[in-house]
Amino acid sequence: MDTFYSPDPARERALLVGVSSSPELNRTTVEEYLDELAFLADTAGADVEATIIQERAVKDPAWLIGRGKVEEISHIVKGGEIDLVVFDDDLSPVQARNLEKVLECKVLDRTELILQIFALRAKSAQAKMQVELAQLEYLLPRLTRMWTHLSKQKGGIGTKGPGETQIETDRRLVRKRISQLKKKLDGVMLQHATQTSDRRGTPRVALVGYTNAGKSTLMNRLCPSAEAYAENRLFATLDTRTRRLELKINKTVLLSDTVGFIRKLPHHLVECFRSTLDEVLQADFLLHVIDISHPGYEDQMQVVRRTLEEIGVKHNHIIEVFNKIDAVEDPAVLRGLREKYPDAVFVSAVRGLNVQALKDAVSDFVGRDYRERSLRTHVSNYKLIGYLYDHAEVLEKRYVDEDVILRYRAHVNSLQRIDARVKSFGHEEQHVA
Ligand SMILES: Nc1nc2c(ncn2[C@@H]2O[C@H](COP(=O)(O)OP(=O)(O)OP(=O)(O)O)[C@@H](O)[C@H]2O)c(=O)[nH]1
Ligand SMILES: [Mg+2]
Repeated sequence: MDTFYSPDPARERALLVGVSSSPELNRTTVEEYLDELAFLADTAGADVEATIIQERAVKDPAWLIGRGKVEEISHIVKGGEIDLVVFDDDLSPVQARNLEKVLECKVLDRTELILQIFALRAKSAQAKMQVELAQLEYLLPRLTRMWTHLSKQKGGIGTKGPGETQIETDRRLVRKRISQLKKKLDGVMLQHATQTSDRRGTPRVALVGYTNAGKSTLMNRLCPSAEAYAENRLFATLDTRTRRLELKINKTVLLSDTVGFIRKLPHHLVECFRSTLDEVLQADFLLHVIDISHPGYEDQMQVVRRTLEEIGVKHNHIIEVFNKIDAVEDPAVLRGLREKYPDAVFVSAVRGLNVQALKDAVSDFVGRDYRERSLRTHVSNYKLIGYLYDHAEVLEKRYVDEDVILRYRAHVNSLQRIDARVKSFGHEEQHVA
């Protein structure tokens, strides 16, 4: 196909297809979904030339859409304008094979597109392995289709990616590679567990949220040394990054930036990114970053909540952070939101608005998990006294005869170790109400 008409020959030209099955999924919602699909396609390196919505209550098992619509799409594709057709709905291996045969161009579904972006964006060895695993697991039941699919094309979306070097081999080899990758990733998990046990004691906070909500920008704002990569693209971040965030003396938390979520995040990916998402599970609490300038932000909040549930996160440990307040023009909208979500913190990560309020909210939240203790010991016990000054926040020091009475405060995560240390000096700590 000639590329003469394409403004950038390196980019492919895509046609997007959505299915509206009213009343559950009305046309406006499908249009919103297609906007997001267009953003995904753009991130993957394609320009969207056209979108088509089919209104249809029942999905066709052989084609997903109606035969007439397939003809309409085929006509456009053969008109020479389109390199690939992307469906917002998942295609079964049979549907994908049938469509590819008739349309004679690449056919992808949303899951494949997301996998593709993850493959393009993965930088660390761990992320690369996780993506490869997800791609191979997706590929396995579709191996026959991909064989023909790949032999016809060179380069572009849907062809790159680590999994595909394996396609010319057979299922047995793919399975072998899957088990190799799983073993390697288990090793990474173990290493990770050892590393994080060193950080025991310091409360851990993870930034979570829909992709492009501004998590990495907020991370950079809170911890300027983080230098996290932030961009107006979906899935800019695939690796977790952890930095210390100093709130007050003796109140430090470890803040982690994590991979973003999206509607219909492929199950394979969630499974394969377990070790990255482990940061979210291990966190003492979460900052859920929400882009309130996005028209579908409430839907996005629901998607994030559901995904968190899916990975097993408890609900009462979340602070909602409404980001991009600078991009909301109508002050009445902001006022309404503040009333509706009185516990949320409203910030602009880019402009640095209200960041101190967020730090205070984190500080208060962490403060809930601090406990007070008191200890009476001989003044010569300077080792123990020094230990408490290093590991807890000493609130008060009083002298009685030759003893010193210390009232101190520490996070529950560190208390076990502090209590054990106090006991090892032959003392019993006293709990302060
Ligand atoms: N107007 C405005 N834009 C923002 C704000 N915070 C972030 N952005 C922009 O939103 C885009 C996405 O920001 P990121 O920080 O990469 O978002 P993320 O949540 O880390 O995204 P992923 O890593 O892809 O999941 C970038 O273009 C940022 O400049 C904000 O407060 N206001
Ligand atoms: Mg990010």
